[in-house]
Amino acid sequence: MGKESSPHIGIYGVANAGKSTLLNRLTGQQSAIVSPQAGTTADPVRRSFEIAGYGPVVFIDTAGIDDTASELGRLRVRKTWQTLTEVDLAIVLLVGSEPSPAERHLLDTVRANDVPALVLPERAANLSTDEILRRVRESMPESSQSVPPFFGERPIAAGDVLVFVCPIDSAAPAGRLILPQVQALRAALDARAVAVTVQPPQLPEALEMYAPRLVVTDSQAFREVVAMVGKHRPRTEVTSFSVLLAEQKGDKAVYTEGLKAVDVLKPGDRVLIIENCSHQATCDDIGRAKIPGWLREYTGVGDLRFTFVSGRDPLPAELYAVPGYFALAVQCGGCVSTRRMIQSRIHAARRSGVPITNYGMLIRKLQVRG
Ligand SMILES: Nc1nc2c(ncn2[C@@H]2O[C@H](COP(=O)(O)OP(=O)(O)O)[C@@H](O)[C@H]2O)c(=O)[nH]1
Ligand SMILES: [Mg+2]
Repeated sequence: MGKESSPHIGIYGVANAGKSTLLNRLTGQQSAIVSPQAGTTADPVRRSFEIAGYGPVVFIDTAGIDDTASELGRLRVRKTWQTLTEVDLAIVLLVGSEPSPAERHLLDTVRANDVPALVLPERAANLSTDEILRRVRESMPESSQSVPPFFGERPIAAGDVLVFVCPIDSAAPAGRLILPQVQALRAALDARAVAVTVQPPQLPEALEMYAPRLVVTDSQAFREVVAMVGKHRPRTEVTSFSVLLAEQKGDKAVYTEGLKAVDVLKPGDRVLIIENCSHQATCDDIGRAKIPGWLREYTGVGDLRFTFVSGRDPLPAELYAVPGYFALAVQCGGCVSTRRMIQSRIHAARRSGVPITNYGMLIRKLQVRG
């Protein structure tokens, strides 16, 4: 499990409550700048840390939620609120023994986002670092520890052969694999399975030689790969990296239901494409170019209107304000995100009555006409 999948813990409070001081105390590093000047912490600061007796986590130090005097301050506060969609636990650092009105608003907002809170009064000044870490361990929700296995319910055993199909085309990053491929490879090694990695042209040979129990392909090659497997090893399951991520971090039942909306798309409908990374050329290309093209082709509807969200950016305000504003939302696999972040995006779509599905499941439908 990489750090992107580790539980995330946000540190919240008013300006100068001592949030950055607390991060430095907890991690034993001078990672965050501490100063008496409000607004010292601008963008949320993320620090990986291994909590003894628990495991790896990512702490996020945030800007004070009362930093609203300037436009820049309001931007910082907005970034702080955005982190509530990805954290598994909120440490709320109070200045006094009881919450002030601003701190009460903070606690309400944390609760409204369904994030469990660990409230530390009086700047946690009277608590030892070990005691704070003990309380953090105790407050972590169980859900943050039980990320489903990468291969889902598939019984992958030691010695099983898996074939990974990774096209190296112009959209592939130079000199490396993309994160879902790396994660799949690691999960295969953890299972003591035998992982064979090929580009599509080498797949028939790999199928003949290794008789794999599972073929996992990049979504883009789905159609091609299904055809090859159907010809050479018709009983072998084919899935995609994105579908595996959909099962692990998303909600397969919700996504399956969401897929039905594809068949009733009509002219003028809006489609929301949610990609959680903003740096992977492949995802960008799939979300911004390929999916819109394939959707138009499959539905025969030319004037679908697409809205794109990338990285940790918030979902568009219209999603919340106008029920049914979007006819469909499509979420990427979320390889760089916490499970909690994907779950909160699914909840946001559902609360607004917008059907939501996933990149891989949608591409499979559009390509294989399933
Ligand atoms: N008296 C006191 N001062 C503190 C405490 N924690 C932090 N400070 C000071 O308060 C100021 C703001 O701390 P900082 O960690 O930057 O606060 P942040 O804005 O919440 O990140 C700094 O001058 C710290 O040295 C504390 O527990 N007691
Ligand atoms: Mg700070």
